[in-house]
Parts: sequence; C-alpha cells; structure tokens
Amino acid sequence: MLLKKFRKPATVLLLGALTVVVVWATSAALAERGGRRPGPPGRGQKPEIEDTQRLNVYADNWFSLYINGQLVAVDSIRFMPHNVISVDVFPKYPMTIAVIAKDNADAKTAMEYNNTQIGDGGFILKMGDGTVTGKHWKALSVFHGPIDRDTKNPRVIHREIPENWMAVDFDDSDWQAAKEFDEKTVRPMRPFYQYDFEGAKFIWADDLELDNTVLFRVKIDSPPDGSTPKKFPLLETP
Ligand SMILES: [Ca+2]
Ligand SMILES: [Ca+2]
Repeated sequence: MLLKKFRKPATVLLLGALTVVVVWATSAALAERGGRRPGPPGRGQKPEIEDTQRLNVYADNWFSLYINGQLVAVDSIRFMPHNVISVDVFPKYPMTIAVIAKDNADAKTAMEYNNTQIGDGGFILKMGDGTVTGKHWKALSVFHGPIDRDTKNPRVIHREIPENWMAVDFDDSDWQAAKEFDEKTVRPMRPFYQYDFEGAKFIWADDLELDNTVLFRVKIDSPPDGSTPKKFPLLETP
C-alpha cells in the first residue's frame, strides 16, 4: 500500500529529470554546431609526451633548478645518499636554465659530519636536446669556507643571493665562467652511472671543496643537437 502511494510521484520525478538531461544535451549539441563552442584541438596541435625532453641531473649534494624562471626540479634528497633526478621537460627556446647547488656544509663552519671535515661539491646535467653542463655556464659562489682551509678556526663568507637570480632577464654578465672538473675528482656515486650524462662535464665555482653554495646560469638559444623543435601556435600567447 505504502509502495503504491509513492510509485507515481517517483515516476513523475524520473521523467522530469530525464527531460532536463535531454534538453540540456540537445542545446549543447546545437550550440556546438552553431560554432559558439570551438571543437577540441586536432591531433598534433597539442604537445604529446614525445615532444618533451628527458632532463638528468646529479648534484653533490643538492640542487634546485629553474627553466625560464619557473621551478622545474628539486633534488628530493638533501644530503646523502647521492641520487639522480630525472624529469620530463617541455622545452621552449630561448631557454634559460638557472640552478642553485649546495655542498653539504654547516652555515657557520662550512664543514660537514659534525664539523669533522671539509666536503666537496659537483654538479652535472644533460637534457635530451643536447644541452649539457660545461664551462660555457655562468657561476657565482655565494658561500665560501672555511677560509684558507683553516678547520681549527673556521671562518666563512656568505654573499647575498641576488634578487631574481633565476629570472630570464637577470644580468649575469659579471658572474664568472663555471669551472669544469674531472669525473675522477668529483667521484660520483653509483646512480650517476645508471643515467645518460654522455658529453656533459661536472661544473662548480673555482674551488670544489671551499665553494659550498653555487648559482649557475646558462641560456640555450636553440636545441644544441641541431633539431628543430615543433611549434604549437595553440600555446603561444597572442
Ligand atoms: Ca665544501
Ligand atoms: Ca658534498
């Protein structure tokens, strides 16, 4: 008895809901046909994963990396063990890469492992478009010490990190050229050998041991491997 009483209103409600859905769908379809709503972009108009480049980065001990002013990769391990960060990048040229790299060093003594020793740094990067680290990069040491390797009475130099140092239009003309270091001097750990770094050089500021925080910058005008990047007008801002 109770069921019967509710059956009719329920049917009416259901029919009402169905009518609303049909009317909505029909008007949406008509609006699309009338050109009011543009259709989805065709194949090739939007970038696919094949249009990205793989970026491999190894830092002793840590890095944070910006491309065209935007944060793209951060080392997930602050100190030990040494690792490789490998990410997909959708490159846009000219491409400015800016990196802050840190050797593990106490801010006051510039030493590590409870102030028992001086640690060394090292940074290397390779991108699938042929971009590699080398002495053509710019470098700025912002934390140096212990001065004169004096570990008994450690003194350090901290330099203020310039504002907007990672921005595309930042003027790095007074930065020094990055210095290259041999693989056997940096002695990278196992993960380094499990990724493609062929053709890339380890870089740092002048002193691999006493420069503890280093900023790097480079501007890549076009893919170094000579390839022509696909254009996506859909993504260009008019
Ligand atoms: Ca050091
Ligand atoms: Ca180190």
